[in-house]
Amino acid sequence: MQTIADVSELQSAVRNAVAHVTITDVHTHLFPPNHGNLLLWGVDELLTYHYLIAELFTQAPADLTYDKFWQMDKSAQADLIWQRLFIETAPISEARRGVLTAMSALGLNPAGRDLNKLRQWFAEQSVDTYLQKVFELADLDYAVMTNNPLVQQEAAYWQAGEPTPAVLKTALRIDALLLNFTTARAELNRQGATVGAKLDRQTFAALRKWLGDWAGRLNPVYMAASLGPDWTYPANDETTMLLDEVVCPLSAERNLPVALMVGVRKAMNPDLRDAGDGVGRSDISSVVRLCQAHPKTKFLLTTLSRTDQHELAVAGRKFRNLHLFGCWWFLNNPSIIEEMARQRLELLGTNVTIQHSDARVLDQLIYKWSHTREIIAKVLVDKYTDAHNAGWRFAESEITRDVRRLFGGAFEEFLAK
Ligand code: FIX
Ligand code: ZN
Repeated sequence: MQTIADVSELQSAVRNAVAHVTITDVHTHLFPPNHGNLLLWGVDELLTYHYLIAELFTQAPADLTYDKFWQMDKSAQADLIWQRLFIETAPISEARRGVLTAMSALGLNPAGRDLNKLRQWFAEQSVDTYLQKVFELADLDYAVMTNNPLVQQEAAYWQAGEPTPAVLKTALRIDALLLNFTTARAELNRQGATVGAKLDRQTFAALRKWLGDWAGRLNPVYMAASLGPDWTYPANDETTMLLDEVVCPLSAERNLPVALMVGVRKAMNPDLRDAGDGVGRSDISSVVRLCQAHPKTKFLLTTLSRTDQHELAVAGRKFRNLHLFGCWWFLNNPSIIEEMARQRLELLGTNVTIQHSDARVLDQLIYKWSHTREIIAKVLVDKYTDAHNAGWRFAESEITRDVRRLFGGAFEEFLAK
């Protein structure tokens, strides 16, 4: 096998591999175009992304009350955010820079500062064609959605059995079940699950059937839930009972992994709605105990606090049924992506899914991935150079192989094992 002897040639090969790898986006909030207004796309949706709404209120004048903002239509909200966060103050936060990157990648001219001109271009796009264009620009093979069967509007689309583009795969989202069983009961029974008030053998069986039916309908890549920073396992609570008696048994039976995203402090500021969630430290020992208790369940894990990451990466070394993914949400910033990537490569090698986008707006795939490629290329150049200087020599095909592992290959291996 021909290997690369020259270190600068090696470094170019690494940059090239990252620039050209086709990526699997393992967690997003996208929807199929035929799910109506659930799929968000275009410049007004980009500007009213909840990250930017939070940033708007960090600097809005007192007379911009939350109610006043929420009563505005989407276009007026976008105008205000454009004016405040782009024209009047530097668009240098990650979420703001992302809008600029996406516009430029689409061949538009954000520096023209003409929001209406940008809107005009989007008005000429057809969503089905635009979806494919965005996936090509971002160079993704597919993105995993977030599909919540307990949201009636969502459930109705899936029950209608409309086709879904191959670039979108499903995930069965179960927070509502795990965290608010009592509230979920009404919808569960409306859907014919006949679930009692008590979490007993009969209810567990009914819930396993309901969840199994949805798994059959959606054919999800995994089941998923986000949990708070106060989540502990095991605990004397419904979440533990539902994990132990419903979710993990179904997972093992169907070889259907469970993705847990831990550490979101919901509604830290309820007035901000989706933008009001915050972060708290997670209990990684609970992740460890969960992996120990359910060795036949494969867990995909990401946590929201920067302070958890080293402990989580060490846990990732201990359990073959644990796979780490992404720099989630408040971690999806260049400074932290770089730090986490270095830490994970040093502890896990290529046995990690280095990033996911969490895109809520279709166009975000463009910027979230181009920003990530830049950072990961920089980190990998260092890591391959270190190994080269330690005496190893790499073939270009091996570099391509390894880079793909980090951007979806290891994820798919984990799903298949
Ligand atoms: O729970 C989740 O899937 C979170 O990613 C979202 O709730 C969150 O609003 C988000 O989109 C973060 O990027
Ligand atoms: Zn998410």
